[in-house]
This record gives sequence, structure tokens and C-alpha cells, in this order.
Amino acid sequence: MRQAGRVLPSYMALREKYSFRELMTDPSLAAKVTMLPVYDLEVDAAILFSDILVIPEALGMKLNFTDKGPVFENPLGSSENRLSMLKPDVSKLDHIYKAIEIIIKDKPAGIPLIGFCGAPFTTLCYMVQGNSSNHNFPDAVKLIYDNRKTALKLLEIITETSVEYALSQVKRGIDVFQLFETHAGLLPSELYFEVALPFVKKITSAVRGNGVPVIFFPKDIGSGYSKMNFDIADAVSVDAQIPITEARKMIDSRVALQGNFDQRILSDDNKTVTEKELEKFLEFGRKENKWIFNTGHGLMPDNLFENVKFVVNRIKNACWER
Ligand code: 1CP
Repeated sequence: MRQAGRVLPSYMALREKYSFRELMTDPSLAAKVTMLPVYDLEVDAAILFSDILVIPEALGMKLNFTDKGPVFENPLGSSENRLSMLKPDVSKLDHIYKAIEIIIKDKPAGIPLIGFCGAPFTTLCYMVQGNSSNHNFPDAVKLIYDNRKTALKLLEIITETSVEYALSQVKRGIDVFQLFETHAGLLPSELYFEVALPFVKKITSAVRGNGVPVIFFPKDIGSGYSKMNFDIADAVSVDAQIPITEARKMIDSRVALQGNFDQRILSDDNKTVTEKELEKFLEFGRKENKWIFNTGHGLMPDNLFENVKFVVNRIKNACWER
């Protein structure tokens, strides 16, 4: 998941030489970074090295990746006419397709490649607010309440480009697609289902219609997990707030789960806590095989490489007694 690279000494060494944007936009470098967690952590799948904010860039917005995170030069929130600011140019995504082609050619057999993009509401949050210094994204939420028509139009534009982007990834051979709705928890769940979910479904059904399974990550959706059925996605990635056993009871039994070890545990020398926490997952996984072990959210820069490696090892070498 997001920022997995930042716990890897090999990624940090590359970052001494190249900026994040250089790593992301050079297809050979992006392909190389994509495979680092597979070789260094021995995880079972690779996720494309890119970012959800490539869609706003393809829609014509200027973006800088700074030490404080991504910052847009002209956020839509402050503009009189939000829609006319967008000048789509999808050729800006071409380098990503080249990276996928290299990864598919070079990756070891049996390691699936996960493609991804941001879900439209989460993407809109960054486009309207312009930066992530306030994780409540107040301007984006205000737009949903005060100017629904513009919000829906923006969501539609983001969705259209995202569908094209997702299907182009499918065409290049990704094995799985993950849709990141990192900020689902910002809206009351009924409003989320009314305004944002129809756009999610447009993307997931286009990808699934082309034979590629989809993982949906509606972070902090809370009671909304009970609405996650097989119409939406093949698998749901679950945040660390909800016990995995509860998530299993709430979510359609046809839907696989992914998650949800709390990655914050991995920032210190916490072997005892880690072991205790892992025991819960081992018990769960002995009964449930529609499940992908993962963290509840992306790894953080202060997570320790040794700890992450320990967890991967423990999960891969456990006796599952199925
Ligand atoms: O080296 C660096 O400093 C760059 C840090 C970084 C990285 C490694 C950013 C900036 N993006 C990424 C890669 C990335 N982003 C991946 C590829 C896989 C990986 O490297 O592990 C993926 C899947 C993402 C997705 C992403 N970007 C999300 C959704 C996923 C999630 O974890 O919920 C979001 C919200 C973003 C925006 C973004 N890009 C970068 C940062 C630091 C952020 C988050 C900003 C914030 O809201 O705090």
C-alpha cells in the first residue's frame, strides 16, 4: 500500500538520487520500485508504483509533491468556475502504461500485479482542497453540501477519466485492481452511499466486466461495511478500526476481505504486541480463506523495516491448519 517504499532501505537509497516524481514518471524506475517490496519484504503481490493524484494531473491540474505531501498550485475550491479550469490530456498517463508493460515482462511468475486509482470522492477531496494539511477536507465536504450540481459534475469528470485509466491498465495486463476511497469516512454514510458510491460502481463494474477482480477500500466507512456487497467489488479492504471478525459478519459472504493489521504497531520495538495481534489473525485465517492478510492502512515512514519483514515472514510461514 501507499508509502510501502518508505520503509525500504533500497527505496530510500533511490530517493537520495531521484525525486518521487522522477521515480514515478520514468517507466523503468517505476517498474523497478514496484518490485522492491516483492524482493526485499517477500510480499506475495506487487502494487504499481504511482499515485492516485495522477488523475487530477491528467485533467490539467498542476501538482507538486513536497516534503509535506502533495500540493496543487490552483485548487478548484478557490475558483469561481471550477469546471472550466480542467483541460484533460490523458496522454499524461502514458508513462504509467509503459511501466506496467515492463513490470509484466520482468516480474517473477506467480506474483500478481495490482493496478489502482483513487475513488472519485477521495480524488475530488484533494482537487478541491489542494493539499492534505487538513484531513477533514472542509472545502470538499462543503462543496458536496452547498453545490451538489457542481460536485456531481466533477465526480462524473473524474470517473470518466478513471474508467479509461483503469481499463488501459487492464489492457496492459494487471491481475487485480484496487480502488482507494481513503476519505470515505468524511461523509455521513447515507450521504456517501447516495453521492459517492454510484461513481465507485461505474469504475468497479467496468474493470470487473473485463475479467479483472476488484478490491475496494472504503476507509473508515464504519457501519457502512454492512452495505459492501458483491455488486460493488470482489474484495473489500478493511481499516484497522473494526475487528476483522466483525467485518466478516457485516460484509456479504461472497466478498473476500483484505486487512487489517494496525501498521502503527510497527513503528517501535513491539515484538510482544505484534505477536499478540498476529495471533488474532492466525485464528481468523484458520477459519476463513476468503481473506488477504494486509495492514489496515498504508505503511508509514516510521514503520521499521525489520518489523514489517517479521510480520510478512510470520504470516507466510504460519501453519494454517485449513
Ligand atoms: O517518497 C515520497 O516521499 C513519496 C511518498 C509517496 C509514495 C511512496 C506518495 C505521495 N505516494 C506514494 C505512492 C503511492 N500512493 C502508491 C504506490 C504503492 C506504494 O508505494 O506503496 C499508492 C497505492 C498510493 C495511493 C495514495 N496516494 C492514496 C490512497 C491510499 C491510501 O493509503 O489510503 C492517497 C490518499 C495518496 C495521496 C498521497 N500521495 C503521496 C502522499 C504522501 C499522499 C497522502 C497525502 C495525505 O493525504 O496525507
